[in-house]
Amino acid sequence: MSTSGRPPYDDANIFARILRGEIPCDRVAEDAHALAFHDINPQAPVHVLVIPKGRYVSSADFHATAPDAAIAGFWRMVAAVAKSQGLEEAGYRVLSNMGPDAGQEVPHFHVHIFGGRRLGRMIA
Ligand code: IU
Repeated sequence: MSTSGRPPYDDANIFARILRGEIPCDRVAEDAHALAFHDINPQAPVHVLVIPKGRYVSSADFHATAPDAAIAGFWRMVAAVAKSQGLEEAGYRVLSNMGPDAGQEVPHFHVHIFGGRRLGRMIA
């Protein structure tokens, strides 16, 4: 934790670099609040990541500190992406890994959207 009580944010993490345009991504949607792109190692026929455009390490960090408009915009994009990927009727899964026990690999808050097939039961 930093002195502010928030976990320190690593500006060199891969999603920060994608947001700065230093590394390309296979973009699905983008607006003022968030960016959605196809996961580089898909675990389902549809596997999209949605990330906020801010310096947030985890879900807790994002939801505790982001402006309300950013939080609303982020979740609107999650729903819009699921719809644009054709997942609304059959359904889909939204998942976020937070911290080491959950195996979070990239320390920039993100949610996974999985769909396009019948998903297995959750999890551990
Ligand atoms: P996790 O929730 O932090 O474990 O997920 C990170 C995801 O980011 C994982 O599914 C990777 O395949 C994905 N990813 C990516 O899409 N592009 C990259 O350059 C890297 C990871 I590194």
